[in-house]
Amino acid sequence: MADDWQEEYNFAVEVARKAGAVIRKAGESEIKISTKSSTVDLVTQTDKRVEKIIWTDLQSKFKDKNYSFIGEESTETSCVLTDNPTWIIDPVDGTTNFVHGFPFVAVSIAFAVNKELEFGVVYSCLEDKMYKAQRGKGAFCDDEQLSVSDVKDIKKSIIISEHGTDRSPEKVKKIFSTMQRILCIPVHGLRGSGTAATNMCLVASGAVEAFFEIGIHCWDIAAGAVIVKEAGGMLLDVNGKPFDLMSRRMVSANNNIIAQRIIKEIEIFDVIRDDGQPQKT
Ligand code: LIP
Repeated sequence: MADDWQEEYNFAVEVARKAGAVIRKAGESEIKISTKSSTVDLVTQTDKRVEKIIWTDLQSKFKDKNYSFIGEESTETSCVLTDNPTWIIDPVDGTTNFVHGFPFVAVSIAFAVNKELEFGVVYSCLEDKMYKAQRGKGAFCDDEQLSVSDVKDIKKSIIISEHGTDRSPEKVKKIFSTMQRILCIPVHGLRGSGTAATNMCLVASGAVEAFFEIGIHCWDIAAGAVIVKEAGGMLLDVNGKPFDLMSRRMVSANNNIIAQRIIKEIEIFDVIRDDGQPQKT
């Protein structure tokens, strides 16, 4: 029988909960802020410490396996997703929220085999909500099964997006002109939790109809992608083509009607893919 990765999944839930407890306990001293791609792309000692804890636990538990690892804080420039079973980790999704005490911070752990996502775990640690899904087995928040919204009328939707960390005027202009067009459809509202992983769990739980963003990374969305799909939702590239985990852009939605309507309004701008390859046009 093909491996169902049950042991890896169960342990991922355990490690996510442990990492979330570390984040909650991290004191002021740990929130020593550094920056990465821009002055507002923050990273703290907690991000690095939590990723090390996760990776150490995974390596120790599965020491006889040769699993690969993609982690936000251990990726310098680009990362390649191979066919090898691969952990895809964001130790603290919502770092800016964490620094400011804004209450949405998630540990995101996904597992891909042959470039297919097998399971995803998103622990919203300040809310103490464990979102999780295994391919073909449904999506859950703690013990409650999740299902996306059944709304088909965009004018009765809430849409989530984020403005990311790029503050170049031309990109900010495109981001906000897209948001303005969507808001003025009109939709019921635009929201953003500050963490892609949590935003995708809000789509999966039916609280909002769609989340899109250009500029996220594979580690932000890998786990959420499984959770959205297993809750009955769907994912596409922002140009309407198939979802591409490494492209750094995506639309996740409750159904194709909402997804296509959002895609019509998105003003696409260039981002360098996580794997450094040219974008697929
Ligand atoms: C965050 C993403 C969010 C994006 C932020 C940031 P991080 O991830 O989850 O969608 O808008 O700019 O990248 O950096 O907090 O792990």
